[in-house]
Amino acid sequence: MKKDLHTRHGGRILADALVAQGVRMAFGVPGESYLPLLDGLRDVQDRLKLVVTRQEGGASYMAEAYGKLTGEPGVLLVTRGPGATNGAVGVHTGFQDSTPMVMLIGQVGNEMVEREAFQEIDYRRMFGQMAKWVAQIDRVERIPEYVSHAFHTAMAGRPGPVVLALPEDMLFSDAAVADVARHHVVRPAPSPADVSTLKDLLQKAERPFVILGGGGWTREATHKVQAWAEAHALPVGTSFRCQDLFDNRSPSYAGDVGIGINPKLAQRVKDADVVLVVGARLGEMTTGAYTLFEVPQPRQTLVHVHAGAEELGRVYRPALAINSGYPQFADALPGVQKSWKAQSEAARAEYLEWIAPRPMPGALHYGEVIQWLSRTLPEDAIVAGGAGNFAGWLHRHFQYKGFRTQLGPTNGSMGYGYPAAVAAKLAAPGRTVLAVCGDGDFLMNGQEIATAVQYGANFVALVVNNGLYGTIRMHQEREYPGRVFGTDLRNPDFAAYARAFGGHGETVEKTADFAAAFERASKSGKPALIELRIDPDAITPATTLSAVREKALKSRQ
Ligand SMILES: Cc1ncc(C[n+]2csc(CCOP(=O)(O)OP(=O)(O)O)c2C)c(N)n1
Ligand SMILES: [Mg+2]
Repeated sequence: MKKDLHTRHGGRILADALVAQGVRMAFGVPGESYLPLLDGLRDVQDRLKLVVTRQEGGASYMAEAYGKLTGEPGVLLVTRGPGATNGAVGVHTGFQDSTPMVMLIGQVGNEMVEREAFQEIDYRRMFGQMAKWVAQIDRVERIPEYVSHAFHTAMAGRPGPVVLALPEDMLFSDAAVADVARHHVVRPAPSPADVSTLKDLLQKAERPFVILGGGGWTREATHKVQAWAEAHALPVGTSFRCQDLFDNRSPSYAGDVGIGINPKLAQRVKDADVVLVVGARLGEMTTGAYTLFEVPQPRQTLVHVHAGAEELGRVYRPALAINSGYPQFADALPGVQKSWKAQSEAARAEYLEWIAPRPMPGALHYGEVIQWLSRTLPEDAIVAGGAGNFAGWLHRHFQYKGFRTQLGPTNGSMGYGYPAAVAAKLAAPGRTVLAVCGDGDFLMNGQEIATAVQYGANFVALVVNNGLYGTIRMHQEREYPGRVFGTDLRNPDFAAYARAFGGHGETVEKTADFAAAFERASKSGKPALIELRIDPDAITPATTLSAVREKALKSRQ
């Protein structure tokens, strides 16, 4: 090929394509399978920061959290076979969370493909169910086209992850090809007929309820929905781990419709006559395992608004299905000559009663710690949590005050909180970031303290240590009381672990000691970790492990 100004190797074309799509930060672990891409990224490092992590699982959660936080596709770079398999967890998470992501995987060269060469996997088959689209770029001159397609797909309708495999020979070859401009984000808007039907339904409603959830929101849209709900005194809940879509301090906020839901809130949703669901896909966690609404025809009049047309009627047959982006829907909200003040006041009172911490065994009252953090952290602080019973206190006692202040995996994927917090701090260095981890959960990606130290992501992480895979122990005691197996943990000294990486470490055993430890950790100028030693009997914000066991034993007598 004739060399001219525009001739670049595949790695550089790809790096430029990412920059052209607006990518400012990417996460990954290097591999010999994509050396030209690393070389290309070296040339654009002033525009695109590559964050190199210690395990692709951590990198993939970081890319997912970045996508969730910014609304722009989170970009993940991994090597073939082992890198792709390690990185799969963030792709699954992004899919269930409707988070835009683009995963780039080094691939065996075309000259040896299909021989089961070193680390060879067919990514189309591997990620077929996990991603919105999986493709392989076989021709170097088509990189800009594939990248444009990938970013459009990740952002379209219900956002989600896209995977591109990069054969090594393709990356090493040259082409003279133009960049493609940044992707469009196209969102449908509700029709006037839909809006007027919604207005009629609400006008007749006696016990309406609104549920907000999902990915694809904007700050302005959440503010508009909140102002509308407050103007009509509509009670509003949020779906599982989407509690930051509505200011939890609003008189209209009634709590989260997620796992471990307030039973009074669950009853309120069941008893509602009209339920307006915007953005949530009504998955298992948001529907109380499909019990709040009957499948496929709910008793409530269901109005389902979703940006992905294929989500409408997927589980539930709505009375009114509206295919719309959420900003577009927020702009079209109908005025109603009605207010449901008595309902929202009752819902609010039940919520406030629910979030007050209960007494718990032991000297460290974790619920009070969360309540203290909720009162003390700045309004725009980002709280990243993982999966395990420890997260139950966070969901219940922390009040989210604004858009994108919560990062959590709706697929209940352990190990998410710590790397998500690293990504959040790097993406939003001016904001306070807190990670809330379990002892089991934390060590799934505890190695990413090294990444936090290397890139100066200075935030505080809590590790709630009960010496258990507590969630599983709880289920075990309920199903097979007294027959404990495989759920005990022998833990390291977490504070010393943090210090070994160059971080700051603290151990707290009493409620009264927490505030001072948090102050020291926040001011340490390092990634900081505070281990909270809680009584293993304190298994949820409301019950003890021994009570779970006794109840199970009694029911078997
Ligand atoms: C990646 C992954 N592996 C396993 C599980 C199953 N699981 C759910 S919660 C849990 C235990 C969590 O333990 P810990 O982080 O210590 O929190 P705790 O429940 O003790 O508060 C396990 C093993 C999961 N959800 N995700
Ligand atoms: Mg635990």
